[in-house]
Amino acid sequence: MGTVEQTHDKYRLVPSVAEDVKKSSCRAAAVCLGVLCLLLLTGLLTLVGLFTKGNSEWEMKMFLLHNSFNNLTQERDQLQTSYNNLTQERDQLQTSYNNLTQERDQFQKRVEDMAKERIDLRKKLQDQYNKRGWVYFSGSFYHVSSTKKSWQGSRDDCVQKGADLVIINSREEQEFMRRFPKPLWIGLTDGEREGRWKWVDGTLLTQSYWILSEPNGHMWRDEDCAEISNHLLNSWNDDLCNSEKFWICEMTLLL
Ligand SMILES: [Ca+2]
Ligand SMILES: [Ca+2]
Ligand SMILES: [Ca+2]
Repeated sequence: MGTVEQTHDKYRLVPSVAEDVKKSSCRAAAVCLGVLCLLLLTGLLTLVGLFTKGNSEWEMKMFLLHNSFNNLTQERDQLQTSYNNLTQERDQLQTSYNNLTQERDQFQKRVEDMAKERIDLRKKLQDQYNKRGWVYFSGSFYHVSSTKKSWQGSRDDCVQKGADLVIINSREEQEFMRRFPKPLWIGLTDGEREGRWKWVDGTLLTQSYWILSEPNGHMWRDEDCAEISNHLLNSWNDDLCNSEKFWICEMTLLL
């Protein structure tokens, strides 16, 4: 009996070890499987992480590129607007320039026409004054009297004609006086103050053409009025203002 039991136990013992072995194997396999799953999960998470990280960088790059594109588009539109405005301003300036050029040409033509009209008018005036005994020289008309008067009477006659006794402003004008062969009162006097010679327009004498030793009115006679007494360059003499002489009027015209 005991053997049988032992046998039974033995038999019972054999399945028990096998079961233990089987259980151990299953446990080991489970552990291995668990570890494997854990490794797979870790790998998967790592891959997901890498993918997510790469995706974020790509999205960031795309965002920056998109922004740059938008900025460039905006700048291009602004430049296009500026270009259009500048083109418009250039066209307006060109139009203004063309108008000004046209006005300048018209103005220039008008100036030329006026210059011709001025020459014609001067010729007509010269003809008219020549008929009345006036002579034209360098912007002025001159008239020599045919009668004699005192210096003041002579001046009054000139003023009545719209002129005055001649004022000699230049050497050329003095040279011009030499063509008149007789003594003539001119518009020069020191009646206000002895020795302070003034022209009839109030200007002081600067350039003079006195005869040598003239003026001598301060010596023994009160000679306060000037005449051209000969045809030489230095031809001036002072004389008594009441002396009656021929005279020469000058009328300055802006021609
Ligand atoms: Ca003059
Ligand atoms: Ca004097
Ligand atoms: Ca004198």
